[in-house]
Amino acid sequence: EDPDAELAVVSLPSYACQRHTPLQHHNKGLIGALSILAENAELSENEGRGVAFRRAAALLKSLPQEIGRAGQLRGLPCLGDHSLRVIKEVLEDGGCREVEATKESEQFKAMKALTGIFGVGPKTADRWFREGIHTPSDLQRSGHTLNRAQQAGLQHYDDLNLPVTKAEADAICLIVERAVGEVLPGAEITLIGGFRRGKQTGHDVDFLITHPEEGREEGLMVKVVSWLEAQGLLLYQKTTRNSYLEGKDGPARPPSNMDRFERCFSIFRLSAEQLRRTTHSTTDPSSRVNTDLHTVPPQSALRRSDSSAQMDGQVRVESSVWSQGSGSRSWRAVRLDLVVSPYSQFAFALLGWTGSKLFERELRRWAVHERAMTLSSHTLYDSRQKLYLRAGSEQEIFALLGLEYIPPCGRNA
Ligand code: TTP
Ligand code: MN
Ligand code: MN
Ligand code: MN
Repeated sequence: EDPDAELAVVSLPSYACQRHTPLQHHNKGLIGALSILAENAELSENEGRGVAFRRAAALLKSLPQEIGRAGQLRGLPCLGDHSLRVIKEVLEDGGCREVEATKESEQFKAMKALTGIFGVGPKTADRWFREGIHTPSDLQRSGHTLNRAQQAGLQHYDDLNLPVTKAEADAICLIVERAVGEVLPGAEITLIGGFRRGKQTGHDVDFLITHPEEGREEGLMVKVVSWLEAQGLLLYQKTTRNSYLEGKDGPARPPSNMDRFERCFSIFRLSAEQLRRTTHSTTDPSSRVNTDLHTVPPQSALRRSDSSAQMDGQVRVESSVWSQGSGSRSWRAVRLDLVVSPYSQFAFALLGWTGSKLFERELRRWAVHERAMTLSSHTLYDSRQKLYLRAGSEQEIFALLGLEYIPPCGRNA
C-alpha cells in the first residue's frame, strides 16, 4: 500500500489566524492528549513548550476530517517532533505513555487542583505543592495567609470549577445590561470571550462595555461595580487597569487612554430566580422548555449535555450545581469579567477579548513577523509607517493585517 495515497488530506496555513478553527472538530483523542501536555507545560511555567503543544492541537482542530494514520499529516505545519511522536503513539497504541503518566502524576493533579482556586497561579501553587499541600482542603488546614481573591476562590471553589452554561451567561447579561443602563444610558454591552465564539459552556462570563460618545465611558466601571455591589450581586471584585498598559504591549500610548481602559475580575452571585426569569423571558425557543418548576430553573438550564460537560479537554461527570443532594440551590457563584473600552478602541478591544488565547497570540505573532505591526486590544501600530492605524470593525482590522476575516466561531484555536 502506498503511504502517499493518503497524503495531504488538506493543506493548511501555519498561523491559526489564517485558518478557521471551529468548535466541533474531528480528532478529540489526539487533541485531548496534546492538551494535557500543553496544560502540564503551562503549569510548569514552560511557556514555549505549552505554546508548541497548543499550536499542534489547534492545527488538528482545523482539519476537516479524522486522522487515521500519521502519514496523513505529512506536509502540515505546526507539528513539531514531540507532538508528532505523541500523535503517532495515540494512533498506533490507542494512548500515549507520557500523557498517561502526566495525568497520573501527583504534581500535575495537585497543580491543577491548586491553580483551580481563583487567585492562585502556577508559582504559588508550586510553592505550596513543595510544602506538601496538594488539595484545597490541605490549603484550608495549613493556616496559610491568603489574599482576598484566594479566600473568595477557596470559599467558592466548587461553584467556580463547574462549567458556566450559556443560559447562566444570558441571565448575567440581562443584569449587567440593567446595571449599565441605570448608571449610563446609551452605554452598550457585548458578550465576549468563549461564549462569543459559540461555546455552550465556559469557565467564566466576559463582557465588553462602551459608549458611542467618546469619553462618556470614563468612570463607568466604578459605577457599574458599585451598582452591582449595592444589589448584593458581587461576592468578590477587583477593578484594575488593563494589564496591557503595564508596558509589555508595544509602543506607549497617550496617558489619557491609560486611565480609561479598565477591567474588573469578579465573582457574581447568580440566583436561581434570576436564571429562571431569564430562561422564561428569552425568545430562544430552545431554552423555553420545562417551565413548570417554581423554585428551580428549567431543565434546559440545569442539565449539561455530554459535549458541554467537556472543558479544557477533560470530561467532567457531575450532577448539576442547581440540584445538589435532595434540595435545590438558591444561588451559585460565577466568575465574571468586565472590560470598559473607549468607543474609538472598541473594535480592537472586541477582537482582543474574544479569544481564544492562542488565536490572539497568533494574531499578534502574524502582525509582528509578517507585517511589522504591533497589535493590541487598543490599537494597531505600523512600525514601517510609524503610524497608528484606526479601525471601526474587526473586519477592518483583519484587512489592515492582510488576513481573510475569520468570524468569532472560527477563532476556537
Ligand atoms: P478567558 O475568559 O480566560 O477565556 P475564554 O473566554 O476564551 O474561555 P472560557 O470559556 O474558559 O472562559 O479570556 C477571554 C479572552 O480575553 C481570552 O481569549 C484572552 C483575552 N484577554 C485576556 O484574557 N486578558 C487580557 O488582558 C486581554 C487583553 C485579553
Ligand atoms: Mn520536544
Ligand atoms: Mn471567558
Ligand atoms: Mn475571562
